[in-house]
Amino acid sequence: MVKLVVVKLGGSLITKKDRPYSLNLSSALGAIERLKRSRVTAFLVHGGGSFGHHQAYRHGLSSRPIKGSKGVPETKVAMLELNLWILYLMISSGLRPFPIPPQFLNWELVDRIAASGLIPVSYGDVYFDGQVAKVISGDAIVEDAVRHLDVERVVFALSVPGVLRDPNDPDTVIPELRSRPEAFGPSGIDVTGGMKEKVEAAFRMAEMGVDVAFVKGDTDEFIKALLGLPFRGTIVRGL
Ligand code: IP8
Repeated sequence: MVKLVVVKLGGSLITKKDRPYSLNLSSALGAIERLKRSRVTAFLVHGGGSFGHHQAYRHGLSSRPIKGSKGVPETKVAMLELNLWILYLMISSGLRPFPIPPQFLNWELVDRIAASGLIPVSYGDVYFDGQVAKVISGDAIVEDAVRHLDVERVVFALSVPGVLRDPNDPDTVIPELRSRPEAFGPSGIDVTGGMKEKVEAAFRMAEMGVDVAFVKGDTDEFIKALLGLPFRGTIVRGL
């Protein structure tokens, strides 16, 4: 198995979350170009931002099973559209992505694709589990990847410089999280739980022995975090 860095490009980083269907071109490209410069062997997952979350929120969809199918096609198409943007930006930056919708994720395939020099790319989406459809967060895919692949570290690329004590003040970055913080700001239109869920997932992954970094994705701190060097941001250390 190939050693992988699992990277989550947060929806708030790659889109303008307050404006439906709007890509944040400069941040998305800033993060993707830095991923390229780091030269790590990656499995990339991206979030939904103002594409998937906008549609899911509009139709009342969440990580709970969906009754009927209202909003399912709209949300899936929104995610396909965002995924295409990310793939185009990766290609134009000289990376070689290989998209895998979460419905068709297969860990052996991800490992082989990464070993071949391509970058497997998946994303949060509406997922049909055989009985019901539900929104699956990119964070859940990242956590599953840690369970099934040979993961060196996980890096969450965010629009803010790490996990913040005060969500409105970027100067309140918590450099290392040793226990779950008690309070988080509201998750807004985020239908999959926002930062609170990410941190919970980080602690579960740390229990599987993997370091989890939270860093601003469109800065060089992202490159340091990808390489396992000291960086400005938040770390949850693997146990
Ligand atoms: O932004 C959510 O993915 P996330 C995907 O990683 C949808 O939580 C469809 C809202």
